[in-house]
Amino acid sequence: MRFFPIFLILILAVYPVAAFDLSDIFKSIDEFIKRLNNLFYHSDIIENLELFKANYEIINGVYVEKTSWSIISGSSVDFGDPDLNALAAQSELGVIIQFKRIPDLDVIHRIAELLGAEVDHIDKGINAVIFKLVDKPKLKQFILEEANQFDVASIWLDFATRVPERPNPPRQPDPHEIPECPPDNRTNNTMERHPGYRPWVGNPHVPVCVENKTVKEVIIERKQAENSCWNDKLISAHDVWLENITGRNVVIAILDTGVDENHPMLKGKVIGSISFVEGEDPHDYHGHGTHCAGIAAGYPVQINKDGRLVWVSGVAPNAAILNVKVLGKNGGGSLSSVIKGLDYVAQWHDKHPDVPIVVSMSLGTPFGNPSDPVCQKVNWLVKEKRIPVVVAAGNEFIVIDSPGLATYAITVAAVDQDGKVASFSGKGPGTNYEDIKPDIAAPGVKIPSARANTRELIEMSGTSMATPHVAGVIALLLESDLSLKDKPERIKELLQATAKDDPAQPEIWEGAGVVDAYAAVKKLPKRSNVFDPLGWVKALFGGG
Ligand SMILES: [Ca+2]
Ligand SMILES: [Ca+2]
Repeated sequence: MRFFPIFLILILAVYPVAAFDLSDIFKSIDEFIKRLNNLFYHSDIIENLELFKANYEIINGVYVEKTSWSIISGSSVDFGDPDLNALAAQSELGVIIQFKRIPDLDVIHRIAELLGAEVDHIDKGINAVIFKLVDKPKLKQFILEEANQFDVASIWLDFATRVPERPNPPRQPDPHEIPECPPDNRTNNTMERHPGYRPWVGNPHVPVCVENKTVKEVIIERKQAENSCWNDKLISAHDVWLENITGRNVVIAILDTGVDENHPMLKGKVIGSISFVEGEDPHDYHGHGTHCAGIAAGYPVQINKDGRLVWVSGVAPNAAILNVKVLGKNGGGSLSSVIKGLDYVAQWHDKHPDVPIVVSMSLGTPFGNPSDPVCQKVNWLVKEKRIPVVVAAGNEFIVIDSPGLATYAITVAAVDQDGKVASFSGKGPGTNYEDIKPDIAAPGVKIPSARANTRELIEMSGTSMATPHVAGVIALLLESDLSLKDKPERIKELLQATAKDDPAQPEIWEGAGVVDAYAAVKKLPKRSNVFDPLGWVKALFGGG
């Protein structure tokens, strides 16, 4: 082996530099790091992969998710998780029953009777029926004795899912009282407030029509784009705005804690709101959803950041927002609320097939797997309804949350100002090295955006903040080339192919790299309505 380095030098000496495909070398470095991680850093994940495979108990021919079965059969005492312990203590449960094919309505009602339950939601997309207030002993008996007569494929309890951040204290909309946010110990979130920002005043608002509703359009001036905040610059969104592409006529569905429609960054751009949280209207009483909506599509505002005036803007400042509330004021929701929210997006899309729409979902749970009902619903929305779905990788440091594990989701890691993956950002591979998660990275450390129920901005950190950046970039792409509508796989491919790959950071941390809006737009066929000086000259002087 001693001669090996000499052999390498000889090759270098003989071949011109251009003949080397550097990407191959980087690829093998990435492969090497992956293998290293496989051996050391991720040894615990590899064990988890075995857990994924063994995620179900087969009881009476029916797949029952393991933790669900422990709770239903009453065999476990402490799950080491307050949400699961609370679920185990309940006498009545929510349950998601998936069938080989969806039964007739009378059969569904017979099952509801057997379970002593109410039918909550029938989901034809994933052949599932969600029952609520299911009597626990009756459910146990149903699984042991009756389920196999009804073509049941699998059974899941309706687990909790939530924003990946630790919750802020619940907040009521009160303009006089501005509570302090506590630091988030897990993400080192500083929650820096920006009380004295200057709202966008420069250009006249132009009315634009989305889904028969008028939203205001802003024009981004060069000076504004050049002084935009670091996060929009890191993904080169500001360069795309200068091409007159700002996400107009595109809808971004925010599945989150609701949206504060009155915040100056968002006023006039929420074209629809719905709540799937019992007892709560679609307003944001938590703050997470409003912050995410501002990152995806907020109007530009100017703030004093670190002694410098910068413009904070949504990535697609002229996109419209569809507010689909699936998480409550405590930041929590359930698998069923997320499934219902995703089903609503599908129905909305069926009603407005010509309006391009993208889903941004900054939520998840570590208690899921790629075959759980929410991952299935995400995959269904992408594959069957042709809608791109962007999901947070989660803030669990070493694992990817569900539904970030969904194969067809665009799963997003969080990077800081230097493009380095944040320690908290969920690391892959996900479930296997064939389909590595996360898929892409975006800014997610100390991102300023709208603070709900105030006229302020606030900095927050998390893969939650990274996710709407990617949704915003997709809105820019959809405006730039409408033929990308109904092509979610093509969009994902394009984003990954043009992302800025850092060879020092493996794919299992940053996916294909940091999303690059300008590079992605440049790869598309040239738009005909982009300002073309030569065309102008020709038009004016009749040149050929
Ligand atoms: Ca992937
Ligand atoms: Ca890399």
